[in-house]
Amino acid sequence: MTDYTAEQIEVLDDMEAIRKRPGMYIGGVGVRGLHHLLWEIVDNSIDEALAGHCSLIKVTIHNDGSASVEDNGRGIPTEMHELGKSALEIVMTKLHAGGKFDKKAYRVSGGLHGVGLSVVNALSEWLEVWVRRNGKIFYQKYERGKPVTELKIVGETKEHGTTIRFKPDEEIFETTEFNYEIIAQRLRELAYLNKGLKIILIDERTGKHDEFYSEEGIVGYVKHLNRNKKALHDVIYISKEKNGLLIEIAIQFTNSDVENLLPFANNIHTVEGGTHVIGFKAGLTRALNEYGKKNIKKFTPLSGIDVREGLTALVSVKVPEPQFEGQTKTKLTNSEVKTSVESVVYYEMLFWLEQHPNEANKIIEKCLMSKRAREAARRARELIKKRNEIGVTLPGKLADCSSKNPDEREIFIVEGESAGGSAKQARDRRFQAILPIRGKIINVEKSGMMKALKNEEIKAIIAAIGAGIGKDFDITKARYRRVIIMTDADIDGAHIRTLLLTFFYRYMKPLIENGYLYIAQPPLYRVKKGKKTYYVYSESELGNLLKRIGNSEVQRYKGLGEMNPEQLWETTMNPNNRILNQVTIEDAIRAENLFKILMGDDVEARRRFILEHSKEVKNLDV
Ligand code: 0RA
Repeated sequence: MTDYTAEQIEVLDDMEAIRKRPGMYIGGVGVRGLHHLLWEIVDNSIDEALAGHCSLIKVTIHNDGSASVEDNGRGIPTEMHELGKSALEIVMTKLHAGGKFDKKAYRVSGGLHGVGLSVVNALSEWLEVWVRRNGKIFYQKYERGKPVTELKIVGETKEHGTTIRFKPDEEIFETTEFNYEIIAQRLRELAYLNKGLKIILIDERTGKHDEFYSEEGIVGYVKHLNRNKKALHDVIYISKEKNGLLIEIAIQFTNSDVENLLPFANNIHTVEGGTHVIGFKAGLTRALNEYGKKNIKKFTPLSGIDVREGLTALVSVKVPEPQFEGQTKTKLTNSEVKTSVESVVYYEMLFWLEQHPNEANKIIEKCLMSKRAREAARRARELIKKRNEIGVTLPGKLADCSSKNPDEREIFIVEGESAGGSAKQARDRRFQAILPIRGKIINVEKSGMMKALKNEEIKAIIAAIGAGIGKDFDITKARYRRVIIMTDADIDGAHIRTLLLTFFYRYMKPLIENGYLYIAQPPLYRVKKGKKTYYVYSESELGNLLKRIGNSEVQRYKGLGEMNPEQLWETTMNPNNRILNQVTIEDAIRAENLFKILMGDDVEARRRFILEHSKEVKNLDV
């Protein structure tokens, strides 16, 4: 090992180049980059599965911080190659050498991940590889990319396959701790995308393990995604080869109002979409319009948005030479893919519809309903716009303020008639308006804009604020500078607050973006000590106060209604004393998520949420 040949110098160059600029090859040296090492190997095993040579992949996270991937594929070739080196050593030590030995049709490796096993090797403190091939077990070990043993035969076997075990280099990575959930999530996805492939995951650190396998492939995935929704028909499955492209699609319409479209290219989740997505949407819309025109009475043309409301679909394409672009390199840009996918989806979908007229009717009916709801929402928006232009009749329940200066006007939206009454007496009528609403305000998530706009409480809020709604919302027309939600500090109050926040987030977002929306914070306790009265706004504050002043009379406020108007003014409404929490978009998004859990179709998530939060509901905060 004294004289280097030209070849050896080059090999050293590759390994050193990778170690010098790891980010260039794996995107970064954080958690994502770390797991990238694992995906690199798994993708190679998946390629073996795609080529029909592998049915089992086993991933193990070991106690010593290393990970291993074992498969029953063909095994990395071990034959001697140029200059007395084995093919295996070249694959392990030269950039982009994998493809040299095998023209694979739809390689995943070489796609998004696809930087090659040599990158994993270069960035590992050590790496061991076992190859079962031609009746023998071959073994070699490397350290930071360089072989430290010969390729040797260590046993005999009838099996075939590859095992690679590696320890990420702490000199390179910010963190070298593998995350079970990240790995499980991706392996589950891969099992669905590659039907019949069994993937085992074992975590020796915790004893946790999972087995992923799907007989039905992407059809099973769509069923899984729709498990809590009401489906209109059995999953439609399309599988076709066209112009050298493998196209596999699973489609199911549901009566929910969300679109869930999951696109993959060469097993990579193309979050940013691309030509396969554009082709799919175009083909689907065209097929439904074609079928509707021919077979449905009183049919009117559907837009893509109408068609896809309530649709769950998984679109998986395998492209020989995929091109990815975008922020996270997850947008497929091969232009030939669009036309192929569009024509396959159009013909296959039309054919399916013609074979299933009952289901087809249900689907078209759903699309027409989505269309009617969309048009009605637009008309409602226009109506509100027109009303605003003419000058609205303010809701009867509103006690408006007298000031004409929009910068000082504020409105309290108060839950319940009695609290509303107190607030009307308590307020400074010059600049404070009160709008009482009843407890049961509508669930905007489930009912959509149409029904929401028929709800009396919602109508009153829109009219009082006077700035329109949705696309036509105009913040400069807002009749108040502060919109303050004032609800009880209990679970019902929190619930109504969540409903209101969701409504404002969905239909008056600029109100939040411009900092117009607030939440009033009424006190939780009144503490009396002799002649002195304290108002306390949180549990921790109560603890501190009682420590300070000792034994005293503590009254818990269950609702705004328990306060007399003077107390309400002093504690919650008087600008000099009150606590107002300005609502941020993050608050609103959190409310919306909470909302989906509380109201949505996902029964399991709701059950989990209630179990997890049942201890803290006493004092649920936004
Ligand atoms: C190069 C060529 C062939 C297979 C592989 C690499 C291969 C790599 C990995 C990594 C993990 N498991 C793997 N399995 C196979 C083709 C081999 C042939 O043509 O016999």
